[in-house]
Order: sequence, then C-alpha cells, then structure tokens
Amino acid sequence: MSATKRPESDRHFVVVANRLPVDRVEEPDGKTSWQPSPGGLVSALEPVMREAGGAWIGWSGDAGPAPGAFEANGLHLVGIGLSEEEVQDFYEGFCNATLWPLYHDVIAPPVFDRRWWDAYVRVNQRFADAAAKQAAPGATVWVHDYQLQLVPQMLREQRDDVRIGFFNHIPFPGYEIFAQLPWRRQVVEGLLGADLVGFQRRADASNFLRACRRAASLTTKGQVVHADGGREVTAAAFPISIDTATLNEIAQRPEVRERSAEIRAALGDPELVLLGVDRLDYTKGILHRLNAYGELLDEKRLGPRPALIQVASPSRERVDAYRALRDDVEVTVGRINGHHGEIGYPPVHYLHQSYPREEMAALYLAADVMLVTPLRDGMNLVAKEYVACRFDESGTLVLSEFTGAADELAGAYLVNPHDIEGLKDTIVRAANASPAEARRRMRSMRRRVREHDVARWARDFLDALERVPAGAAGGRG
Ligand code: GDG
Repeated sequence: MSATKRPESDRHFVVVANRLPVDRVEEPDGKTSWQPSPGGLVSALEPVMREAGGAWIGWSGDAGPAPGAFEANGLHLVGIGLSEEEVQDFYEGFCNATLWPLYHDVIAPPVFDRRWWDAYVRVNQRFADAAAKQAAPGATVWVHDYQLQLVPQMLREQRDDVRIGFFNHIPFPGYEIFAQLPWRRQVVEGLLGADLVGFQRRADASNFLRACRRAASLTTKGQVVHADGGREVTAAAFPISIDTATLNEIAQRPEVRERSAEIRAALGDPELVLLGVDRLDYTKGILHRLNAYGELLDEKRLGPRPALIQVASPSRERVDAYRALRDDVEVTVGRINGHHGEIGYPPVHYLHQSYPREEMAALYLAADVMLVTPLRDGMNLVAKEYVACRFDESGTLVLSEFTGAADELAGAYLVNPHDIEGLKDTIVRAANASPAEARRRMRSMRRRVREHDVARWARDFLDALERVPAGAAGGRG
C-alpha cells in the first residue's frame, strides 16, 4: 500500500484503462510484488503522469479483491478488483465475446447476453467511481478502449468539472453492424460523456458520428456531435504509434544483432525467412496466411527450403472462439509441416509463447519479409515495430488493407487477406523485391514511424483535448 498522505482527489492527470501497467508476481515468501509490463501506452504517458502527479486506474488481470492504491515504478496506481464471476461475464464475456467480435466486423459471431451487459455496467461504474475519487478539481481524465465505454458518462455525472478524453484502440464498426448491439444507445451515450472521443482512423470516427445520429438521434456537424444539454463532443482520428527511438536502439545492440544471426543459422541459413507475430486472435488472419504459404510451397514459388516463423502469443485462452482458433492453427501448421517437411526442415516454426522485447527485435531483424495480414485491426503495432527495427533499411512488409497501419505505411505491399491468390502473388513480389526497391519502400515507412511515434500521438490527443470546449456546458462554456 502507498505510504503517501496526499488526499485522494489530488491527481491532475488520471488514466483509466482496463489493465494496470504492471503484473502481479507472487514471491516465494508469499508476498505480492508488481513487475512493470512495458508497453507503448505506459512509456508514452509516463512523462505526463510524472509531471502532473498522475494516477493510473486499472485491473491487475487476476480475479480477487481490489489491490487498492499503491506506488510501483514511481507511478501512482489504483487497482480495481473483479470477482471470478465478473472476469467471466465482464471481461471474457461482454468485452471479448460480444464487443471484440462485433467491433471487428463480426469475423466471429458476437454473443449477446443480458447478464454480461449487467456486469459491464457494474464494472464500468466501479472504474468511474475510482476516477471520480482520484481526480483533482479541473483534472484531465483519459479513458481507454472498448472495455470502458460507459465510464465517460458515469464520470461526467459525478464530476462536471473534469475534462474527459476517450480513445478507442480497436475499430468502430459501420452502423449496420453496430446496430446489432442491443445496448447501442447506451454505449453511444456512455462515450458522449467525454469531451473528445479519439479513434485510430478517420473511418472509425465517421462510423461513430453516424452511430450518434442513428442510435441516439443527435445532430452532428463535421467532427462535432451536439449532445444532450447543449454539450459539444468532438470525434477525431489519432493513429497510435510505438516508441520508435527505443526499438531502433534495441535493434542495433550488438547482442540483438548476434541473436538475429543465430536465429537465421538455427533455421539452416535459408534464402528466405518470413515472419508473423500476433496475439493468437481470429482477427489477425493467421489461418489465411498459413493457407497462402502452404499453397506457395505446393507450387514451389518461394525457392528452396523457405522458413516461416509464426509467433502466436497466448491470448484469452478461456474464451471458446480462441480455443477453437488455436486448434485450427495447430492442425494447419501440422498439416503443412507433415506434407512439406523433411528431417531437420520444418517449413513452419510455430511458437505459441511470449518473448522479451529484445528477442522480438532479433526476430524482426532476422526476417526478409514480414507478414501482417489481419482481417480487421484498429492499428497493428507489429507492422510499425518491424519497420522501426530495420535500421539498415532492408526487408519488406506485406500488410493487410484492413489495418489502421495501412493508412500510414505507404511503402508496404498492401493485400486483401481474403483474396488468397492475391495474397500469394504479393508475398512472392515482396520476397523478390530488388534491394533498391525494398530500401526505397522501407525508407519512407521508417520516416513515417520516426516522425509519428507514440509520444507524438499522446501529445496530439492531449493538446486537442485541451482545445475542445469541455465540461457540462460543452460548447457554451
Ligand atoms: C490493440 C488493437 C492496436 C505480441 N507478442 C509478443 C509481444 N507482442 C506485442 C507486439 C505489439 C503488441 O503486443 C500487439 O499490438 P497490436 O497492435 O499488434 O495488436 P493488439 O494486441 O490487438 O492491440 C490494435 C493496439 O491495441 C494499440 O492501440 O494497434 O489494433 O487490436 O506491441 O510487439 N511483445 C513481447 N513478446 C511477445 O511474445 N514482448
């Protein structure tokens, strides 16, 4: 627990996200400690958090009582508790089996369960209450992602004086799809408690503006929604990015470069190394990619003994659709390796594990062609990380049109992952690009991620939040 004597409502900047930026670790002596879980979001927000004496409100990731407030890594953290039943109904249920598939264009059928919705309301209220307690008068509160869409309104009801921003990390679907949600009006009204609602792409912001008109019968003008009570709410795009400079530095470390050479040697020094890195999620298009690769092997279009490394980090393993996907991926990998493998040569290296980021950087460096082929993805940071690591400007990127990253990375080889013939042809083109062509493309992508990194994303969002009319009076005050 924290030793600080500051009053609770003393934080001028409050982040509200589903997860805390730390993981709970049980020590051998039975005590609990907290390990930082480094991610782009926390590294981008850390300077703002420190300067403003900020607080981060989130869930620890385990079922159980609330850990309460504590300091870790010099950050003030407030842990929200979820019971085992809430983990099932709120997190695995409403978040990951209703909203996630719905917002990703119903790639998997969303489940609509009234009990899950009740849990969503209850848990959102808990996060909102914690934010209302932490925020100093006039504070800025930044709420993140689809798990917490009701928090802006719930917080606004308690605290008229705070400035509220919301950022949605995943797509916001077209209205015909969003309209399936039995609680569509409540979700729109929940988000409209914010002063600024940010999305990855302009198309997501437009979809949201249309949902405001259709589901809540409001009028919009340009990016502004005229909400109830005369408030004005702005919806705009703020494409997220990565900590480019740090990754670029990690990739150039001698031990990372050596490790990358070691990886290629362990693969038998093939002429062509392809790489996929994803959470094992049905939105990521892993099966489409494997099928295309399998056919390219059948047709012998990738030269002798190519290697595909597929890192599929474990994710949401208690949700049915994820278990089914894992089985399908593993059967497909087995079939390709069974059919095309030889002693000492599996054509697919499938790694259902998580790795430290130095190892990820070594993998990015070891690849000739990076395959990022989601069926739908808000942004996709893996594509940007690959680019950030390619300090020698070599390597090519095959990138799905259905990612937010495709709007920015003009040097990628764009594909429609549903078009298996097109995907195969594009992989072959990317694999056979001349070094000069690859360099030209990589250079333009590297410029983009250098100039638009995660710190700039956070700054752009927070600057815009400062500028929009805020509070209960909205446009009038
Ligand atoms: C959501 C949206 C949006 C993966 N395996 C390992 C590992 N990772 C890291 C990657 C990357 C991150 O996880 C995944 O980010 P993505 O953007 O690719 O995808 P989601 O997890 O679906 O994220 C997405 C994002 O939010 C941010 O707004 O871009 O569209 O769906 O950073 O490197 N990292 C390590 N070991 C692994 O095994 N260290």
